[in-house]
Amino acid sequence: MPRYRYPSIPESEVTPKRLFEKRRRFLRQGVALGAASILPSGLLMPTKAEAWADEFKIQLKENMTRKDFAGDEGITDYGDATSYNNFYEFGTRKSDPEVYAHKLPTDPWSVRVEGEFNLTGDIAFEDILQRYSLEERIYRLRCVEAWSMVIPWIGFPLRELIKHHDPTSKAKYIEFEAIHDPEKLRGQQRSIIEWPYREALRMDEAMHPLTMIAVGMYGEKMPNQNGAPMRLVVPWKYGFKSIKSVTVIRALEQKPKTSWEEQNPEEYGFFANVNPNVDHPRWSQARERRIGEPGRRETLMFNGYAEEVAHLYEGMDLQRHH
Ligand SMILES: Nc1nc2c(c(=O)[nH]1)N[C@H]1C(S)=C(S)[C@@H](COP(=O)(O)O)O[C@H]1N2
Ligand SMILES: [Mo]
Repeated sequence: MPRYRYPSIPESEVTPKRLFEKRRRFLRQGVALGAASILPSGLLMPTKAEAWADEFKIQLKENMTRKDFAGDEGITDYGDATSYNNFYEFGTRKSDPEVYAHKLPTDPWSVRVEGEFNLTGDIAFEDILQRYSLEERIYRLRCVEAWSMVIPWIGFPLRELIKHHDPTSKAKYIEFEAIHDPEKLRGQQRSIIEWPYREALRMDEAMHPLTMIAVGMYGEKMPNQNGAPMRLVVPWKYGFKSIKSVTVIRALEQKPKTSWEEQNPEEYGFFANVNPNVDHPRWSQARERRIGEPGRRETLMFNGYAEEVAHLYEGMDLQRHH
């Protein structure tokens, strides 16, 4: 049986140290338990990604691409990326998602594709994994609260899913809804925002090649606290646009109201493009705290993706359409 390595370049070069050591421990334990057989390639145990691929019966391609869209800034520690989170369905403290997200019911999971698409229906998560080819992309993630991380996501461009479902000529926006299950999600027993969490993009933003649906990170399937089993990632916008645990994808003719915009339009605009020149009403957005680094970094226009996305907003007043 062929065993593929994922990612295809040596992971010691690209994986944060802690994760790499975790993997080595995992390998050693495998040896100690006698569970490993020595494969011709010299690999001892399937990597987590391989185990994950087996679970979902997906083909991980040897040539799966890994692209660094964060200019070599250094990947955030896996431990930080999975313990310092915003996922208000589990509470508003940064530590709540890690503590409570084991209650997220992710299996079975399906996504309802509806509205202005010619092909609508409930799609099982397994089918989504089979249908689109996965790739790895390293993106900056900048929260509106002025902290940031660099995360290696695994996923596929949202545009592939939109094209597959064939939007009608009326489709101008894509709206997303997250899981709604107040019995299991303790945060939904309080009205922090109006549940379920809703987000949306203009069609050209949704179709932009940088916009992705992520199903994993750091070579593993998506941890619950980061939005398992699938979430949106829009790297040039504040993190709140990147909705986690998506259950509905809807094409619309009219611009919908998103949860945060509804809650406070002055503080959380519809576009929410990262912009060091437009301050949040309560703080400056000129700098940011990179998790795991001392001091502060300058925030980059469109989070460093201006070359790719600035044309989408040509002629728009970015102070007003913040
Ligand atoms: N469903 C849902 N998605 C969400 C949130 C949330 O509370 N619920 N928080 C958002 C915010 S404010 C940020 S900064 C990012 C954080 O993603 P991370 O925890 O994976 O870093 O998720 C976004 N997606
Ligand atoms: Mo955020």
